[in-house]
Amino acid sequence: MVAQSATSLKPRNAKDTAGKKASGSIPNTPVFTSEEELFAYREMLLIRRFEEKAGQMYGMGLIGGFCHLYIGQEAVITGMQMAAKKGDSVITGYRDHGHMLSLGMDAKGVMAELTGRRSGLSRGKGGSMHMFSKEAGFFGGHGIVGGQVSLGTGLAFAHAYRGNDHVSMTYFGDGAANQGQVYESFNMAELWKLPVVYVIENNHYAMGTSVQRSSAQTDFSRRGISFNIPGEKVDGMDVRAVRDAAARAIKWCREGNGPMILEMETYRYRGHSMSDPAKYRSKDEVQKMREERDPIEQVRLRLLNAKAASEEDLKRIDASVRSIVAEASEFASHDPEPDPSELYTDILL
Ligand SMILES: Cc1ncc(C[n+]2csc(CCOP(=O)(O)OP(=O)(O)O)c2C)c(N)n1
Ligand SMILES: [Mg+2]
Repeated sequence: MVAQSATSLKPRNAKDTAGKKASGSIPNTPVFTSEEELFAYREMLLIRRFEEKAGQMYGMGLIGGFCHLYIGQEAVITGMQMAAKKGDSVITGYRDHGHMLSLGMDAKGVMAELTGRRSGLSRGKGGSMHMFSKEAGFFGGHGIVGGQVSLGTGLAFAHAYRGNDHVSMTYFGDGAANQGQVYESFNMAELWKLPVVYVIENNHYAMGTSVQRSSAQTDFSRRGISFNIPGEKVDGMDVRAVRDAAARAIKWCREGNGPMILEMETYRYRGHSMSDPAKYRSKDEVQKMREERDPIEQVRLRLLNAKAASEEDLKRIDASVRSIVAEASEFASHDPEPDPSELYTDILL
């Protein structure tokens, strides 16, 4: 029944594959207005400050279980969301705090979930890797590497089946890109012309394994070639390049042309999770990336150089972001834990 309906989705394919872009094309960097620069700056700073605080709270023993920080990768979700619209869906893996904040989910609810409190977005029972918000269009938060790719393809199927013009933004890492179900999903997505942007956040490492040591094809924008899925390699440290590529990919999907892959070249500054011996890369490599490519610093310098903001303006933005994060952490430290009677509610047995 479902398969039959899916086949009938084929007319969404307005153009044939000959009209697609070649894989790997890198367009010129686009320009942001001052308002867009300021917006991106604030959004990315909120994620950075939130993650710094989460790292501190973990160190204080307030956060249990896993906690994967997004520091360094902020431009990816920020640029993507600048091109998305309400009703589009987002799904990702366990490195998910930035995605939730970018979708407008309450910082207090996210932080309270990290500390396992009753006002957490999963009522304190999901933790860092398992939060959801139907209203915000956020479908998790998944701990099984690559599992979200099939689910994200299913979200795209739902959009197509319902006949709306929404797109599924499905995020996964360079390590996840080597999982088998990713390619089963690619096949179905292209076969049924599903509206899904596969965003591969290539931060160059899967835990402690570098892309070079694990991947036969290290150009992830080419991973869809045998399925006729077009791909683009994007400077994922430059929020303008991300927004620009996102706009093209989302348009491609909304117009019924099927899926598209965006490989975001990005970098994580912190360890994979909270305990990471960091023997797989040098301190110099991390330092060089922070100094030369930091996504927030790039915007800060452009704003100052263009005199679109003064140091004081930027300090004020930082102060307002810090106060949101401080309030969230204060709340998450004092909100009560779930009542023991809640142990078996809202969970699958
Ligand atoms: C199916 C499965 N295999 C292995 C793991 C253990 N694991 C957790 S994260 C991870 C690395 C994934 O790396 P990547 O996809 O590059 O994402 P990143 O952590 O860099 O964001 C692995 C192997 C898991 N959670 N699920
Ligand atoms: Mg990775």
